Amino acid sequence: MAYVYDDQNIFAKILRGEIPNSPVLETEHSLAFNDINPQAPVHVLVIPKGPYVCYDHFALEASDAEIVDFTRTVGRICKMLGVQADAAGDGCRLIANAGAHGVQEVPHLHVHILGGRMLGRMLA
Ligand code: D5M
Repeated sequence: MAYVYDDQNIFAKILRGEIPNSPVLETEHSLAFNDINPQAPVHVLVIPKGPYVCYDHFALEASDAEIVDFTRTVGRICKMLGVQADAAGDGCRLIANAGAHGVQEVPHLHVHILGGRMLGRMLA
């Protein structure tokens, strides 16, 4: 069954400039902004500009250019904010909730970048 994108979701409104955000980085195909309800000292959301509901939708239907841009944007932000997992950073957690079982609140793909403190062990 095809994915159905609701263009009234809050991130679509952010992309259209209808509600404000706290931007971190914008590229041709992606936007990153601070989460309104941060769960860690670093809590950034990265979204593609295209109308993708969730990660699998994006991974299966986005263009290579969009996928490369989005993936690199996540990596660039990790480095920019010092939460990359190399010798100079302390690491972070990337989360992409999807659909009902994934308890996704906003139906526009977003990757959470969480870091800046030791996070709890969590898989489910
Ligand atoms: O997480 C959805 C996330 O989106 C949640 O952490 C709050 C965040 N959120 C909701 N509205 C806004 C605005 N307006 N700006 C920034 N962040 C926002 P999910 O993975 O869907 O459960």
